[in-house]
This record gives sequence, structure tokens and C-alpha cells, in this order.
Amino acid sequence: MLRRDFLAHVGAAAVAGTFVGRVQGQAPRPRPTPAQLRWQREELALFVHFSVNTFTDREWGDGTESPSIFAPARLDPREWVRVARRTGFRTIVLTAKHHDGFCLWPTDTTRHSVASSPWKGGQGDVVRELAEACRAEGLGLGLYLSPWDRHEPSYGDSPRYMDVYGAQLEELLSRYGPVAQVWFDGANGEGPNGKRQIYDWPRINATVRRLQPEAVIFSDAGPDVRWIGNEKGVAGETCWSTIDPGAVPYPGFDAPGIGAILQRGHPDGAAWRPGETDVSIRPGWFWHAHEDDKVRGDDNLLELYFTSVGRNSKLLLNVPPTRDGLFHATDVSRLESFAARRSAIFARDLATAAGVLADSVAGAAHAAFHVADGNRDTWWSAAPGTTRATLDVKLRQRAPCSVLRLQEPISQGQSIEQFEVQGETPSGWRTLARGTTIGYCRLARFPRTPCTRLRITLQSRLDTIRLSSVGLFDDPGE
Ligand code: FUL
Repeated sequence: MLRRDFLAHVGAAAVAGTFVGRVQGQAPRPRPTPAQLRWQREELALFVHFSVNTFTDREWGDGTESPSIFAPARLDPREWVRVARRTGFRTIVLTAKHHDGFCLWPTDTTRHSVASSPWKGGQGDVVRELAEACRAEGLGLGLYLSPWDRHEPSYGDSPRYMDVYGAQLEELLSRYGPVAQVWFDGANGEGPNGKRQIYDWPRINATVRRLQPEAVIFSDAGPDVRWIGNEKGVAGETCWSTIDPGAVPYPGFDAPGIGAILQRGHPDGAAWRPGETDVSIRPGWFWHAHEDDKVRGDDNLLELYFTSVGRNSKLLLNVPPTRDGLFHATDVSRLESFAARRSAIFARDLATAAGVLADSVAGAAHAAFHVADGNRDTWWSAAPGTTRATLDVKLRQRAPCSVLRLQEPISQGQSIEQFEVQGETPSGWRTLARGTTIGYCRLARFPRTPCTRLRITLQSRLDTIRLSSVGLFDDPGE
């Protein structure tokens, strides 16, 4: 089809706009580092909260717990990793130390660790077992090291505690091979001296960079990955991977509206700092017997997938082991049905090899067909300066569909500010989805509709409009 035919086909409203006001010499927009790109493409990571709290039935230990209570009879991190891999998770993040200060590895910094517990006669090392299992199964290892430590006597004596904390971090990052992610919580309390601990974040981050340069650092304030601002599993309807670093200057920073800022990011933020959505499969982060009947079901988990991965975030789903040291059978079966629901939806992409035309193309290397070529490293690009562009996607056959997936090639940054998708149905054109940001992945659900064609309108005044993939699916569970 010639360009003019195409314009006649999509109609006047869809004619590409051109942004003439673009400022020459503008600073380039932020883009992800290879580590941030890898982190995002994994989509799913598993969080494992396990500590003395598992044995005391508490969410936050106060640091007075005796290591003698840590006695998981069947602890097996290989089982955690196998379940994770089988159900589509690519990294496991373990609470190597939670706020109670109990260390799951035999640290030289304190006796408050597995070395003083009856588990394996004090010879065990949970971090090592997990690291080896991750290596064997090809999963990434993530470590949570709580800065807030309610056991450590030096906590509150800021420089002295920073030495202890720094030494713990050094141990974790130098003894166990590659670490994919280091997870910092911003919680901050007073020490036994009645003083509030001051964390030396530049020093902490520099330690990670020195020992594990490939790892991404998570905290409210990044620097690589930001918190999504809530623990409900909900990224912003509008969700930018960019943020103004001044808005959240350090982890634990609190200000009115901070949750919403973290949820949405900023379209013109100077830092590429995508959001991670952490949420638990149960009401609590640690295992409690009385929550065994409150485990999220597959509908609920799928909804979380749509509100996190489907909104340009990554889902970090917490599954806490029981006192045995294994995942509870209910949690495992929910993870399995969650995985089955995802494959039932995403196994068959109805847009594969569709005929695609665009009303604006930057050049042959970025032709429109790339959005349906199944290759995430290729993309269609509208001509630079175009602020509104339309794609026409002709499906190979009419098919009922209920889920749409759009993806920007985020290796080039994120630019789309508005999208609208219409489907051609036997009764005419119908709007299937509309919204603001896309980013790595935007998912939309709509009532099952038989479609033969899609018309996708995209707008951005920030940067070049690009799309790497259009996916169309049917949810048989609808
Ligand atoms: C919070 C902690 O206080 C919770 O216990 C949990 O670890 C969660 C992931 O982060 O801030």
C-alpha cells in the first residue's frame, strides 16, 4: 500500500503530526544500562523472607531472639530455586538479614547468625546454599541486607555501625559469586544510645559498585531500580522509568505524595530508574500458619502481573518458606497455576507476522513490520520529530482476542505519552485500549472481541516514537 492509500485508509484523524518545537542540542534522554535492561527483561523475581521471624510468628523481630530458635528441619534452597524457575521467575532475592539483625550466613561481624543456631550444628550457610542453587539452575541471586538492625549494639552510633554494615556487605558481595541485585530497605530507627542512625549511602553504593559492578541496586532512591511506592503490587497507570533524582534523594526519604511520585516517575526525569513492584503472596512477608488459607489465588496473581509487569514495572513476588524451610504446598500450587494462566494467555500471539503499515517511518532499518517480527531487539521508528503516528496491523486471520501487549524498545529510552488501540470487529471499529505510558511492557485487558485489524495511535512530544512489539492474545480464562 502506498503512503497516500494508507492515509486514506486510516483516516484524517490518524495523520502523523510533526513536532516543530523540538529544541536543537537538547540533552539526550536517559537510557538503561545493560544491567537495568537485563533486570527489566526478566519480568519476574521471587522474594524470600526467612529469618527468626519465621519461628516467632512475627513480622519484625526486635533483635532479642535467640539463634537457638532457628532450626529449619528440611531447609532446601534448591527447592525454592526449582519452584521459581519452573514457574517463570528469573532471580531470587533473599533476606540475608532482616530488621532483627539475624544473619543467614556465618558472618565474622556478629555471633547473631546461623553459626550460633542448631541448624546443621552451626555449620550451615543459607546464602551459600542459595547461591549454589541459583548457579546450578541459571537463576540470578539477589540479597536483601537490612540497614536497620535491632540487634547490633553499635546501631545508632553512626560511623561505627556503618563499619559493621559495610563489612557485612563486603562478605555478602565477595564470598558467594555473582550477585544480580542488592536490595536496600530505607527503614531507619534509633539505636540503644537513643540516636537515630545515619546511613552513608554513597559509601554503601560504592561498595556494591566495587565488588559487584554488574548488580543492580534497589532502594526507594535507586540508584538503579526504584521502589514503586507501595506494597500492594500496583505500579502507576502512568509509569515512567525515568525520575527526577532530587524528588527522592535517599532511601527512606518521606514527603507528602512520595508514594505517587515513585509510582509514576517523571516523563522528563534525568535518571533512568525503573520501578520494582514488591508484594507478598500472603498478607505478611514472613510465613504464619494462620495465613495458610490467605494465599493469593491465580486470578489475583494474574491481576498483579497486569498491574506491575503490564505497567512497565517488574514484579518481585514474596513467597515465604515455612518453619521447615520449604515453601508451603499451597503457595507452590498457586505459583504453578499463575504460570499456567500466563502461558495459556501468552503462548499464542495473534499478531505474529501480521501485515503492518505505518504513516511515518524513520528508514528501512526501522520499518513497521518489526513490531510483529517476534524479535525484541528490532523496532519500528517513526520519523524523528513526528509527534503522532499510526500503525495499521492486519492480522493473518480473524481471531477473538482479549489481551493486548505493547512494548517500546527501551534500550533507546522511553518516549510514548499516549496510546490508543482500536480493533476492527464485524460490527465496525471499537476502542480496545487507551492510556498513557508504554515503556518495556504495557498490557491491557478488554472483553473478548473478534478482530481482523488493529489501528494503533501513538503520541509523544518528548522523543522519537518507537515500538518494538505489538502482541495480541486471548485469555481462555476470561
Ligand atoms: C519493608 C520491611 O519493613 C518489611 O518487613 C519487608 O521486608 C518489606 C519488603 O520491606 O520495608
